[in-house]
Amino acid sequence: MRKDFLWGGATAANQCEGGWQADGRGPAIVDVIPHGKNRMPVMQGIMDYKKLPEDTNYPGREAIDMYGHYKEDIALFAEMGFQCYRFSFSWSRIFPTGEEREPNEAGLKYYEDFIDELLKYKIEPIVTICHFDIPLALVEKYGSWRSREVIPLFLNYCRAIFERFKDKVRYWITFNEINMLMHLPFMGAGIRFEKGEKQLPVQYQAAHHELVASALAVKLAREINPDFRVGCMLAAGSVYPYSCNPVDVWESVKKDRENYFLIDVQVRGEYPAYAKKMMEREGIHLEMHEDDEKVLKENTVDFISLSYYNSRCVRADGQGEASGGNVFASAKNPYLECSQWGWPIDPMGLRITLNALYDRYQKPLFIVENGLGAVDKIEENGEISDDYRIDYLRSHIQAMIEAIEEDGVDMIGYTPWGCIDLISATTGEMSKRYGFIYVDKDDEGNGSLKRIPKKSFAWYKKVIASNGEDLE
Ligand code: BGP
Repeated sequence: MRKDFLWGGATAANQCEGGWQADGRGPAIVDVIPHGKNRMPVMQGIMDYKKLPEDTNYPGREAIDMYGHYKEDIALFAEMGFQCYRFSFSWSRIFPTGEEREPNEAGLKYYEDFIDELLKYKIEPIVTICHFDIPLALVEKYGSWRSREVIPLFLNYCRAIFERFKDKVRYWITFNEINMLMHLPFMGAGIRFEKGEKQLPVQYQAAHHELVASALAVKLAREINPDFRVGCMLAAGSVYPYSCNPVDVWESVKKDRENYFLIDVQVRGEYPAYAKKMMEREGIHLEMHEDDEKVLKENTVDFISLSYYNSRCVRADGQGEASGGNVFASAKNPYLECSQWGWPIDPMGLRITLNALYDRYQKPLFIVENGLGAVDKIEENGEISDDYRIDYLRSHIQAMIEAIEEDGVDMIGYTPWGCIDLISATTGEMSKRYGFIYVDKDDEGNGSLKRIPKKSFAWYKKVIASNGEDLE
C-alpha cells in the first residue's frame, strides 16, 4: 500500500451535527425529514413536510449533537489514528436562507474551529460541500434545484468556504451521492412534486443544474487555489445480471448506466450518448444555457469518490424475491448473505465496482463510505463486541487492497461511513449503527449522548497503524 494512502472515517452534518438553531443557522431540509412512517414519502418528495402532525419527531435536529461534542469526537478519531476525516458543512449554517450577501460569521467560525481541531491532530479534512442539504428557504422560494437561480447562490456559498479555508482544506466533494436525486429527490436535492406531476423531467432538469453548479464550483476552486482537489461522489455498487441470459445482462447494463450517467458528465465533461437517447425517448428537453456544454467540458473533477455498501442484481422479467440495499432495491442475489436491514454483503463486489469505475474513468478513486449498519448491544461489563462489523470491514478492506495491489486501481483513501454512530439516512433510526464509537441515544431520541468505543475501535486503530497489513 502506498505510504500516503489516507485512512479515516466519514460522517455528514445532516446526520450527526444537530445544533439546528445554534448561532444563526437557518432551517435546512434535514430539519423537516421525520422519523417513522412519513419519512419515505417526504424523502421521495411526494408528501409535503408542512402537513406532518405536530408531535412529529425530527431526528436530524439534535442528531448526536456533534455540534456540542466535536472536540471530544475528534480526540477519539485521533486516538484511532485517523489520517483524514470526511464531513460536510451545513449550507444554512453559513448562509441561513441561502440568499444573504455575506456569510454568517458564527457558522464559518464554527467550521474553522472544527478544522483547526482536526489539523491539531494532523487529520486531513475532506469536505463534502452538499450532503443531502439545502437551506429550506431555497426549497420554498425556488423549488430547490428545479431552478437555475440556485446555481449562483450555491457558488456564493462555495466562494465563502473556498476563500475561508483555502489554506486548510485540500479535498472537496461537491454533491454527495449525486445519483440520489433520482431515487429520493427531496432528501437528495430538496425536490417536491405536485400531485400527478411527471417526475422524470423535473429530476433531469434539477440534475443538470447540479451538474453545472458542480462544474462551476470546480472552476472557482481552481481559481482560488490551484492545489485544491475536487471530486464527485457516486452511490456505487455494480449491478449484476441475475443470469447469463442476455436479456438479464442487458438489463444490468442499463441499470448501471442510470447510476453512472451523472458522474459520466462530471468526469468526462459531457452527456453520454446513451443518456441523450434516453432523454429523447422520454420526451425530456433540458433547458440549457449557451455555454453550459463548455462549462461542463472544461471543469471536470480530479477524483471520483464513492459509497459502497452492496452490489445489486437485476432480472429482466422483474420476477422473484427482492432485496434491499443502498439507493434502490434489486433482485435477491442467492449467493449473498444480507445485513439486518436486508442489504446484501458482498466484499468481492467492492473489487468489481472499483475495477469497473477505474476502467471507465482512469481517475483516482476514494472510498468515502462503506460499512455495516447493525444493532449493537452494550454487554454487562459495558463493552460492545461488534465482531460482525469487524468481519464486514475486514473483508471489504481486503477486497480494496486486492483492487489496488493486484489490479492496479489508483486509490486515494478509505473512510468508512458513520465512524461514530449517527442517524440513518434512509430510516431515521439511531439503532442502525455503523460506528467504531457508540453513542448513547435511542430511536425515540432518548439517551445521554455518551460516547463509548466499541471493539472495532481498537481493531481499526491497528489497521491504520499497519497501513492495512494487520487486519486480524
Ligand atoms: C448513503 C449516504 C449516507 C449514509 C449511508 C448509509 O446513502 O450518503 O448519508 O446514511 O448511505 O445509509 P443508511 O443511513 O440509510 O443506512
